[in-house]
Amino acid sequence: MIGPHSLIYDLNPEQAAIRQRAREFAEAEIAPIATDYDVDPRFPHELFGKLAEAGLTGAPFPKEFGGEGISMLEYITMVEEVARVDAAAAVVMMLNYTLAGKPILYVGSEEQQQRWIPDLIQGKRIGAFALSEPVAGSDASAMRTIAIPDGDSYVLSGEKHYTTSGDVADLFVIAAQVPIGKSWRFAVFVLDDPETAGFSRRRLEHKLGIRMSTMAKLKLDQVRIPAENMLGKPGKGFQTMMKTLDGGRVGISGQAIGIAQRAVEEAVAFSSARHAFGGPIAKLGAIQVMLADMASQCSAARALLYRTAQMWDEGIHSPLFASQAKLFSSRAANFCANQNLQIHGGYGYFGELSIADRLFRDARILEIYEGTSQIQQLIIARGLTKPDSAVPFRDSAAPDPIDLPDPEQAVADYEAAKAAAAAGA
Ligand code: COS
Repeated sequence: MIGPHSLIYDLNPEQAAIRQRAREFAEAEIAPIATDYDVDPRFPHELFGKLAEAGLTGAPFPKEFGGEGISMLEYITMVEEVARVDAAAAVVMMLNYTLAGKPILYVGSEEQQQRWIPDLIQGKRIGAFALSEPVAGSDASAMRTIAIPDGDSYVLSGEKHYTTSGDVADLFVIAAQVPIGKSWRFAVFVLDDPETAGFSRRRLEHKLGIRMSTMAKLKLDQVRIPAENMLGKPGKGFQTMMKTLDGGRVGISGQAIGIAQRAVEEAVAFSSARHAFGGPIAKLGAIQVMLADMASQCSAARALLYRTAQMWDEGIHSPLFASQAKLFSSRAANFCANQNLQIHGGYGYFGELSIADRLFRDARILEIYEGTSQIQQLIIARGLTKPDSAVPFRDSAAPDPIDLPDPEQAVADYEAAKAAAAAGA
């Protein structure tokens, strides 16, 4: 059964059953393969299929599309249980919902939702979210990928970086700048055919942690995407991407709690079994202080996250709290993973002797992806100074990006190049 940590929040029997279902799946299907995928990193296609079959990929999607419509709180407990066994598997599980599915649910038309959401739920498609670029990570609005309108299509050119599952995905939610009069404005597109001319990708190697979750660099060289694949209105894309990231950060916090929880469990088990100075090291004051601090950090992070998830379920989608949950839980996970490795000593430093090194490596990404800890602090600080900080979704366009050519000139250049190519053909 689930340990005493479940007491930190009063889950009702249905919620507890959802959590238990994820735990049983993770123990049966993920635990046996986790080390293999860490040592030999690759996307777990078979596991992805099993996650979808068991309903873990699609559970939070609305019932009308074939999901189970579970709450954010329930979903978080699922993420936590999967991450407790393997943090990378939690990313594999989450991506179709939190980053690929959510923008379609937020602003996609009914037709678009019917076209893509059932496939994401059933695992018929692997989703990806392409926002970051080599020159635009934390400063997302500095993005340089452009989309020039051409008849009933847009033609996209640019590069995307650190796209999770980008090497294997077949549905990409892609942000690009579209020319609107004299300005560039954010728009969001769905590329649902990776064989489209001009699209290429390269898997990024030598990843420090969460190795079962692969990442890629994408190149878009005049990639033609039908205008009907645009999500929402041109000019509103920045809000869509930011709102998606807010929810994604709640999911990542669940992943962090899974790592923290596992680190506490591993530390307690090891220190109870390891004898030194005449008894188990868990009886030594120095180790007890570490265990107590780890457990307290984990519980505090879990309590903040569960309340944040519950607010989500109440319709309060606040970046202020999503970012606090991510900041705090990411730090708690790194603290717990680091202390666990220290308690394991030499046994922690070698992957063949314990999973302490994997937890330590996996935790590190938490303070980097879906917004660094410094970006979370920026969002929190900005939110604190706004009276309406719990109501984040303002209806405005992102600021003009830097380093892009004049939009009208870019369209004229595109038309001229097209005419020249046609004349030469
Ligand atoms: N939800 C909805 N809309 C939002 C929003 C949110 N969470 N955050 C910002 N916006 C909107 C606002 O409406 C704002 O409009 P106003 O002009 O009316 O103020 C507009 O977007 C621009 O917002 P802001 O001025 O805050 O943009 P900045 O460029 O200063 O900063 C940050 C935005 C830094 C918060 C953003 O770029 C960010 O989150 N960066 C990290 C990106 C990230 O997580 N990358 C990893 C992705 S994983 S591929």
